[in-house]
Amino acid sequence: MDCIFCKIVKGEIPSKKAYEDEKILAFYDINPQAPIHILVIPKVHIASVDEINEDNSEIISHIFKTIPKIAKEHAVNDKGYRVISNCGDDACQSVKHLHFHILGGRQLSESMA
Ligand code: DGP
Repeated sequence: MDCIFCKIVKGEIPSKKAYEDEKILAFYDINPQAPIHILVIPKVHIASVDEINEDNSEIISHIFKTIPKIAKEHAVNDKGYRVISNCGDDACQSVKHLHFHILGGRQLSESMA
């Protein structure tokens, strides 16, 4: 499968890691939209939020338990941060491997779109 994020998981494409354990990887976005812009991904290939189900929901729970730890390590927990996952073409999902953006380090726009 020709998936950029699977290649990052395998180390075939370099990334600047922010967090890693046996199930998930977090790395700095190549095109940061905020001073802190980290992507959190499952190591297994899940295409998008739309593919979350009973069989893989444990890893999603793990991601959301880990996001506050990553936010704290990057000192955005006090002032706040945004977690976004674009799903599908209308949402402009450009990489078809589930990822959660953590954005923080400045006042973010009130607009979601
Ligand atoms: P989205 O538009 O929600 O699918 O976001 C995909 C993000 O992935 C986008 O902000 C740029 C980032 N990205 C794409 N390719 C790479 C890469 O090779 N390395 C890193 N670090 N980020 C990437």
